Amino acid sequence: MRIADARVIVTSPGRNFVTLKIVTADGVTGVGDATLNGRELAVAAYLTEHVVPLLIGRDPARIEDTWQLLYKGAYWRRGPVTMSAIAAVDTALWDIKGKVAGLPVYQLLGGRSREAVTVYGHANAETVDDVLGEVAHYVDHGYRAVRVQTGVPGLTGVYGVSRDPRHYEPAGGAVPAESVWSTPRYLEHTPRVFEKVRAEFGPDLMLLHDVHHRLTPIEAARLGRSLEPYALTWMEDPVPAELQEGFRLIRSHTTTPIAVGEVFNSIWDCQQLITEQLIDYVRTTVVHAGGISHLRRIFDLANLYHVRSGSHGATDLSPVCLAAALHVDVSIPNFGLQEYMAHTAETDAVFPHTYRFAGGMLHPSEEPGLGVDIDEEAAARYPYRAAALPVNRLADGTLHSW
Ligand code: EZ4
Ligand code: CO
Repeated sequence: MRIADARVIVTSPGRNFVTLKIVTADGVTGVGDATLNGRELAVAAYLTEHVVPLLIGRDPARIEDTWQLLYKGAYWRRGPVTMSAIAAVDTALWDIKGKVAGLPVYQLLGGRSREAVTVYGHANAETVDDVLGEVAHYVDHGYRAVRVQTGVPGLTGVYGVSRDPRHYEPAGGAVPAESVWSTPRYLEHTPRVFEKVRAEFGPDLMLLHDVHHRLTPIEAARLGRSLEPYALTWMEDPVPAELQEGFRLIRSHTTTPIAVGEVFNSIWDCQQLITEQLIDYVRTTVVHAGGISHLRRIFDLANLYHVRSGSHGATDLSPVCLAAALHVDVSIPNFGLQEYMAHTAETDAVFPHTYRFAGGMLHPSEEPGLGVDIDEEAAARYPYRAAALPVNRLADGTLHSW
């Protein structure tokens, strides 16, 4: 069997998505997500100009060899653009392999290690009182784990708080929006939020919080300590993680578990964090970390060091990525949690799928392959619109991590 065609489809049903569709000579198709929020067209061009010409005529069964060709063969290694492009090819080839075998992809990965995939939802609101109502909404819908984000008094446009509470979308217009940040105000406010949430919902609900790369290690240590009474499941991205050894300092001060990795694109980005046991959950994803093949390598390494998976699953990861993530999540021994933010109805219509939510869990598709597709006619109705992620500044104008 040979690859006859590969198409890059850019569509914007409310937000931008880049999808690769590979077609074999006998008409089997496979899809892979290649969306990199705010930098979509860089990946689309990388695929169209540099990857698609290499795919035509290749044997789609050779997933590993194709991965190595695209990784080693580019000479230039790693990076979010390259690794998202490789991810899309890898994911589409697993989809094809599943369809050819007549099996859902999780069966090719060793079969089920659990019944379904426990997910966490995003409760967010400007005020603490309002966020209690949002947490209750998720609990009422069966969620066992909820991420909690609120506004911070005196700051506007704080990360994680949205106008439409059920569909958080940080990317805005073609030019980045700007928000103002204050670490002292955030550190003062956040423990008060979790004190109230824990008191209201009791000890069983798993609670999570995303710091979104805004602190230094010693500030993160203080936050982690101040949150210990409320027993969070994790604090996410407490500091920017280029300096992996910086996590030793956080670790030496607090028992609040740490989750990191949504912006990582290879095993090398988390090697030290994992092997020194500096984190508890690794948040790498199918789309940004080299596809199903590479993500499995990261999770296998993590398994040796008591680190569990906690994959990123915001709405910029398309239903194709989510479908693929569920096959990985349900099969690996060291699954932790899967982030889940339901896509809009428009997005779901462009990407028909057969995974489903029930009882706080996502159930992967039982169809051969990934169980997701792209409706190209529907996709064509939503042209690309430039949408940038925001930037963050301190009161004096200094650019801070967003
Ligand atoms: O800011 O996906 O945990 N989730 C997150 C997300 C990210 C966006 C960036 O594209 O941090 O909201
Ligand atoms: Co995050």
